[in-house]
Amino acid sequence: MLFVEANGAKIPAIGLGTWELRGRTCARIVEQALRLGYRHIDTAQMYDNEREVGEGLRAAGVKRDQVFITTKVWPSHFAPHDLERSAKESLVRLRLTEVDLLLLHWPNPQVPLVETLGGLARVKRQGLARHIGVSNFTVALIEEAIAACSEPLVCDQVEYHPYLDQTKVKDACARHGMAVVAYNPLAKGRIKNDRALLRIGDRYRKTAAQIGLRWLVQQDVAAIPRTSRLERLSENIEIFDFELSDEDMQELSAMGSSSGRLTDFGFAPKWD
Ligand code: 1BO
Repeated sequence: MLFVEANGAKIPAIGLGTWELRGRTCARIVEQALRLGYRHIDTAQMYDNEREVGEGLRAAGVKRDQVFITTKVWPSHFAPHDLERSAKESLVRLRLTEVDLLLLHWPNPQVPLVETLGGLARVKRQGLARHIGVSNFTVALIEEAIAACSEPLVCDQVEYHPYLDQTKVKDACARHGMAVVAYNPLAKGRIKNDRALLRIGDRYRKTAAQIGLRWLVQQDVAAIPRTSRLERLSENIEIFDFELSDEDMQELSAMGSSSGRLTDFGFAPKWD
């Protein structure tokens, strides 16, 4: 397994996303993923599955220090004391003493960012999170966050796949030593049947999904594909035995535009 290194964090390049996985299915898929070699699991307070992620982790019997666990604080808990309480509640549900990465799930213009980041940095100093970062932050918000935070931010977790150009966010992260972590890396399943990715995949004997994930990892981006199917779990992690050529990387990068976004909400920031 390859790692993406960022401001002191070593993030396994492929993780399991758990958005919309619930109950037994979630616990079972987390356990199976870890048994298959995944070492990075992504959850969030808002996904309502932290308890099951913790169950899957214990059932797999993998040593705690071998697994990178990320969770996220929902924006309604960004007032500093709420943030600390919310982080502690996440740990109780996960039955862990610390997470590897704690993220602000979405920006919240109602609470001054400097206050929220103060709370986030305190949570890190208390040892509840080894690393901290943000999610769904634009370039302007990344710059504001970097200037306001007393602890290093290690990533911006954003939607990223070949249909969505994220050059600006990627460049901003690189300027500050932060990693990009890609959610929806398979574009909600659309990648699977994409003709260009299938054609490239034929040359490497890989599926279109594997080509899409490899394209991310080869840019030093970590990806957290979600699936509830065992065969897809193995498919998504079998991407470390080949390398895309520069031409193929360029062809895939040229497919993206700003209109390729699939996850958007009324509360989202004004995207770059
Ligand atoms: C609303 C959840 C988006 C992905 O984390």
